[in-house]
Amino acid sequence: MNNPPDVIRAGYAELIVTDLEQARWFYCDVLGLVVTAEDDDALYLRAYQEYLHHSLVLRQGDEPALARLAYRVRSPREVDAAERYFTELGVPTRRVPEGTTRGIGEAVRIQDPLGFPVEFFYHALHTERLTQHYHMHRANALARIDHFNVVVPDVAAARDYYTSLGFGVSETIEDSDDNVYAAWLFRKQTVHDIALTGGDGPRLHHIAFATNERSQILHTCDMLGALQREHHIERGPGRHGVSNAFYLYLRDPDGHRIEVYTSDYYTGDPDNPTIRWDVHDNRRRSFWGHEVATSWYAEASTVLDLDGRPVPTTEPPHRESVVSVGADGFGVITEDGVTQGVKLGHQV
Ligand code: 4SX
Ligand code: FE2
Repeated sequence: MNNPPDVIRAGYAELIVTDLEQARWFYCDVLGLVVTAEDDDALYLRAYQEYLHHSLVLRQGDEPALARLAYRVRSPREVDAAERYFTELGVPTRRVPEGTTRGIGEAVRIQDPLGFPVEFFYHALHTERLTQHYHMHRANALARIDHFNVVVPDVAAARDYYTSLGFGVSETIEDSDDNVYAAWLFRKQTVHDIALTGGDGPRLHHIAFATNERSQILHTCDMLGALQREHHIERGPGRHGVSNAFYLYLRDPDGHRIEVYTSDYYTGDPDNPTIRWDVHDNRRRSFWGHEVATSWYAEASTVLDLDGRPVPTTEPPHRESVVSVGADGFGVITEDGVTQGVKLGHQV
């Protein structure tokens, strides 16, 4: 078997949005991403510390969807390695010439074994890094892309796929029967580049951007309140149990979920221990015990195959939203609208 490509980190994502001007309002005016370039049908955006051409592409389309997740690899040779590896693995694999995505060099695109459209690239146009252009920063300035989170019906199988690509597992949510409900995996030296959430999949759960300070996250909330656009806030702000990060989840005008994230921890040593959370530990998803919004478990974005067709989804065998306990000690209302009758600390 050929070696897998040497992935450095989550690089960029391309989302299909139905109204580019609404999307510009959300991503540029509210979140403060910077426009590197634009075409008639697309915006290429980056955060203040980023010097590559973009970390997010928004492309106009008829239905909201994820068009692509892209990982940056260590060298151009690793793009070739990706082509060899995924061809041998037997998944749809295409080499695309420079400029197929504006600003990105020659790349390899696959539909991965989990069903997601994934690209591996090295070359990208460099732009100005705006780290110290403080006069341009908004009070909620996003620093850089941090991670992708995807919904998959079989988290254990998806975790095994990503570990076979050389990703480390930083944290998991499990039960005493070894069911895995969620997993966090990394190449860069933080908690994750990709998280796996159990549910109907393949779907995109969210894309996360890092800020330097949590005050920036609070400012985003204040701004949305002031603009009477508070309905874009879905979950948080709060402190994650998993990852220890301070977080906020927003929904964009098409329903795509964006997380703003700060202050996770270093994972770069070779023996970095995996933290395993019990699915009944009420602090796992909110360290302060707040209940997770039902929509956060249930809703996610459709993903497209390499020809732009929606990928059908499969149901998971177990749902975390059904077995978990709300912060108040009452059951969480499940996707079926049924309240599970459980007491705090008791297993269902
Ligand atoms: O909800 S969790 O606290 O498990 C969580 C969700 C932790 C880190 C993340 O990035 C995330 O999206
Ligand atoms: Fe996240």
